Amino acid sequence: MKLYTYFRSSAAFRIRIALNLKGLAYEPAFVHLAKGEHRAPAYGTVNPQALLPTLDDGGELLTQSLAIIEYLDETRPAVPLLPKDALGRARVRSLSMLIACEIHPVNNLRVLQHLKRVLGQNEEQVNAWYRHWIADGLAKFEADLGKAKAPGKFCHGDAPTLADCCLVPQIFNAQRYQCDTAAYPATMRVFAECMKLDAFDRAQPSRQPDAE
Ligand SMILES: N[C@@H](CCC(=O)N[C@@H](CS)C(=O)NCC(=O)O)C(=O)O
Repeated sequence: MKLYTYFRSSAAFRIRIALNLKGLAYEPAFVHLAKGEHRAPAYGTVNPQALLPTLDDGGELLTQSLAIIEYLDETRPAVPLLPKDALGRARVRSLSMLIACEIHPVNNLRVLQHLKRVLGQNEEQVNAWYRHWIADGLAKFEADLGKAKAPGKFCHGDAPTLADCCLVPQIFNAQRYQCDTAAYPATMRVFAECMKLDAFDRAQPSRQPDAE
């Protein structure tokens, strides 16, 4: 498999974690987001959405991180990332979507660039925007974790799931923007548990060959 990735892409980070958890080897193909390489025509033929990640599985090009992880889970079911029961799957998907569909999109690169370049916001204002949406989303994540009937070590139970693949990159982003995470003790406990695992550690931005 080939993964189109960038060290700071949190959506690609989700896939790196999932591949590592499942013990699947992959070849990285680096696309420099900050230089806009994802908008180049060459990458457009790989991913018409002009987003990272893309996973090439034997010539099949897969896009959207949640869809990719679910595909991996269906085609390589060893080390499952979704629970066996429908209620469990709904909960894991809900926590995953809180991050991937509610928090991440408003703080994406092109949104921040639009705030800066088109709407004329300065760096301080853009950072305030970023921190606002992190705080809003993580407070909701914390509240949702708190309502678990049987809290485990990870987001759902005692083994990592899709939700942990989404949470950890989001916390890295929060820390990069110096967001205060002290108000989310349950969330940060799960984060710390994840980071004890080599699969998460090896996937983090600073461990990537393209890290700057
Ligand atoms: N919903 C997409 C989000 C993908 C995404 O936004 N990726 C970011 C990097 S983390 C990106 O390519 N951003 C480019 C841009 O905003 O121009 C997914 O889960 O794969």
